[in-house]
Amino acid sequence: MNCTMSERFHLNTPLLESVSMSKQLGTTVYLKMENSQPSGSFKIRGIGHFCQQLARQSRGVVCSSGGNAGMAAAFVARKMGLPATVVVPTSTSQLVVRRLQDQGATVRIVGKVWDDANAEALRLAETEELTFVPPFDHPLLWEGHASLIVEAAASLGPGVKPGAVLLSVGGGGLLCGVIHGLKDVGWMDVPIIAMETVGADCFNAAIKAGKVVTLVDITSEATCLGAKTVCQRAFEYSQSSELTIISELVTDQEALHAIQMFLDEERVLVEMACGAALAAVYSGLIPRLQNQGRLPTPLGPLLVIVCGGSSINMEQLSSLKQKLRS
Ligand code: PLV
Repeated sequence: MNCTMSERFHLNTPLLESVSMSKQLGTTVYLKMENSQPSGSFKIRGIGHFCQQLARQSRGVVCSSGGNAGMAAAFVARKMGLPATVVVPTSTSQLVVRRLQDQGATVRIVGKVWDDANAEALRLAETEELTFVPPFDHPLLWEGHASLIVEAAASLGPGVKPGAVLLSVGGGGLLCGVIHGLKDVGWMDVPIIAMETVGADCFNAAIKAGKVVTLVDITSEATCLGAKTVCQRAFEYSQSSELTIISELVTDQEALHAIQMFLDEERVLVEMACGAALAAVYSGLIPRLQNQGRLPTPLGPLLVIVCGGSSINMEQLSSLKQKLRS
């Protein structure tokens, strides 16, 4: 084992002010650039912390993933000198499979959506005595993800508090981690705008149903948001009177438009999962929520979690444009 107890795997990412988004919304917009993490997304925060705590004596790790949790697990395992197996569904792009292999992971492709891959990963953990690394549903992941809010608070400096936090929801791990972080810095009263795409909307569906529900299928191109069931804790938070969580949906077309806008304006390419959050800015959702009285007017600074993602390159972008042309 070639790492020390205190080693951490994630970086302290930049907090950038977006001039163009600020102009569009009439409030300062700050981008927490999690796309610049070594694994390409915020996932490395939680997964790094999880593996430090639970995988030190392990024979190896196995992670079920839409892609980005796997990228984080593969990166962390390589640094810890452990073998990593990542189980992904067929909906995961070839691009990500190759990137996982480049990180040194053994990749298995099982089932149509993440839930199927997860069942296989759990089976492998059992039969091959590997440490199972969950992509979103574990308190250690949330504890790890919380650091991004603590960092953002330090970057903003004392006296600056966001008017709202904007993020994407897949299985709800990022949401739980951000709430953890908001508690840590005393920002529990800051509203959270929780974005999903239509067809990968398990959190929104749970809120509508008043209980955790399982989607029949994932039909969105934002496959990294494609867990059929949101984690119980995320749903519980949505019911809490101490928190304001606004759950909203965008179409795949809006998410795609957002990643193209973000590329043009900020010169950064992110995947559809992240586009879901960015679309809240570019599609006019924020002023709509203000008009409905669900967000205050004027709104304090908006903190956008740019969650990143590895499932994108120019070819993938072109093929998404083809597919989603309506
Ligand atoms: N992706 C998970 C779950 O997929 C994964 O295995 O990688 N933004 C990006 C770029 C992501 O990759 C994910 C999750 C999210 C946002 C949402 O995070 P969550 O799942 O913690 O809500 C099925």
